[in-house]
Amino acid sequence: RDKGRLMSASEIERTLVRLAHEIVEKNNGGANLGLVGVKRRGVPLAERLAKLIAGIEKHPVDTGVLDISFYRDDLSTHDVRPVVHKGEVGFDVNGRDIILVDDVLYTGRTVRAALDALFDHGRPRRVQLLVLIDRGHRELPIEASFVGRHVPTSSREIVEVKLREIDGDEQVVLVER
Ligand code: 3GP
Ligand code: 5GP
Ligand code: MG
Repeated sequence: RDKGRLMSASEIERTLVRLAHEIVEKNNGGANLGLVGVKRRGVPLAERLAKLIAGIEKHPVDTGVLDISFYRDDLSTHDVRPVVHKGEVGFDVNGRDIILVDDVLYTGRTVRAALDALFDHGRPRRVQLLVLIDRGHRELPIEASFVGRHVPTSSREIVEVKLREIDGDEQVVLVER
């Protein structure tokens, strides 16, 4: 059941522009940055942010991918199991300032798995976390360094993030399952 729109396409765009500026501000211009998107919807977000930062700072920004599916049979909170799929990030993470990018932060279990996977690929100098939406309900001591929007939710609600690269549509909607 649709409970209303949280962000329009232009609000998503403006939020990403703000986040790109925050990243640059907190990372000395961002010359050592690498943005790593968590599949699926973290990936286009990381690519868009890298383009925005490159436009602001006039240097290219590396992007990579981590493939972690969050395995829940029924999307309930018990028996959650993030599964890391093998594969390369796409660039050498050693010594880099990495920003993990995901669409929604919920329990924090996916991020925990992402950190494990990242350190299997090397030893970054620093890792920060960026999410478009923080919907609360953490089950681990994990917080995002950069947040598009905080959205208090109930556990029965789902934040639908639609991105044009994946969904052919662009908006964030709150739905009740
Ligand atoms: P994503 O791969 O783009 O991140 O977690 C797998 C997919 O299921 C996610 O897509 C996400 O969009 C979608 N999803 C929607 N609601 C939920 C939820 O409450 N929990 C999880 N784990 N995924 C959800
Ligand atoms: P966590 O591991 O923090 O519980 O969940 C994070 C991952 O699950 C993210 O990759 C995110 O895609 C997905 N997720 C959890 N809750 C939601 C939600 O309400 N909406 C969407 N779109 N994804 C969610
Ligand atoms: Mg995600």
